[in-house]
Amino acid sequence: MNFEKIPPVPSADFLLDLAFRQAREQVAGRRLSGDRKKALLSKERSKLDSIKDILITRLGHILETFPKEVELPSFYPKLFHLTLDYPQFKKSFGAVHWAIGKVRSLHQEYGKKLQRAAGWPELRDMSKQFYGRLSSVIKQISQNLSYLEQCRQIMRMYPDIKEMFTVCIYGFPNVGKTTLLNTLTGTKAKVAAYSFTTKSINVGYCTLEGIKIQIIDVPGTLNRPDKMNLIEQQAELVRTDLAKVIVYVFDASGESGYSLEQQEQLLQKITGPAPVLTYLSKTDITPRSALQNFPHSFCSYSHLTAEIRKCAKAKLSD
Ligand SMILES: Nc1nc2c(ncn2[C@@H]2O[C@H](COP(=O)(O)OP(=O)(O)O)[C@@H](O)[C@H]2O)c(=O)[nH]1
Ligand SMILES: [Mg+2]
Repeated sequence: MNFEKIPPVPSADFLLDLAFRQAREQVAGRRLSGDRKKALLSKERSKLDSIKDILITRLGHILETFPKEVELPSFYPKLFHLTLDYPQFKKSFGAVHWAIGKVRSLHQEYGKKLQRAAGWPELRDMSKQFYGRLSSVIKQISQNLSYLEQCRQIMRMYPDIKEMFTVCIYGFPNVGKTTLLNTLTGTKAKVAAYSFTTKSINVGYCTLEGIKIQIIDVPGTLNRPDKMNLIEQQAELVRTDLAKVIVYVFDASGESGYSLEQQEQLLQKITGPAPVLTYLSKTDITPRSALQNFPHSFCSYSHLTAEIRKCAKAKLSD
């Protein structure tokens, strides 16, 4: 799902301006001929219809363009709960639905009233009443529209994740997670010599012996479960909800600024059903003597890819 494609949510003022302006423009050139009362009625009626159509189309468009939860991989609804004020989000959709219904019923009510109007002053007053009541309906959902726009801005930052065998690359900031993702997948996610380069979640794909694998590089995770920021919480969600294998990147050199003890502690904290593979990074700048102290289970690059392949094969034959 590509959340970047959700179009902006218009404000209440924008919607009203648009609807009134376009309706005015549509009847502007129309000449009144024949029975004057009938002609005036038809002109007002056309305005009423246009305004209703424009508002309903635009409001309906909002409902259609936000992704439907049921059609999304189960990871996303969880991400909604994590990153949005979920009750407010649902309430805002409800408000848009309500407004559509209200525009429809007002249009019906005033259509009849126009029909019954005795002459121009009454026709004009009825139209004015209709515009006033319509404006107040749309203004009532003003906050809901702006909240949906806020949600859209947040959703634009969501990673594009598919439902397939997924590997999560995990570890402290600066240990070499993005470098590993790039090596595995041939992508060019940003790597830098300072912490927290990964401000959002990087996703890449690779095929190991015919098995397509999704690899997710999550932002540097700090060892402080009670004080996680939003990005770190997303990282945790990827690890706990999506990952079929976790690759823990362990910086052998300590160049990242995290000691071997700290990295060991975080590794011990990873729990859950997904197997954990530990990849030893920065071995090229680590003295040979130091490398010998790491357990044999810690993987080199070729060992790592072989292990990922093994897990993917086992999972697919389940
Ligand atoms: N020498 C060496 N440097 C590495 C290695 N892996 C990553 N780096 C460097 O470590 C820094 C942080 O890497 P990055 O992949 O952005 O770490 P992340 O924050 O865990 O994603 C960058 O300057 C990388 O070039 C490695 O295996 N060897
Ligand atoms: Mg990174």
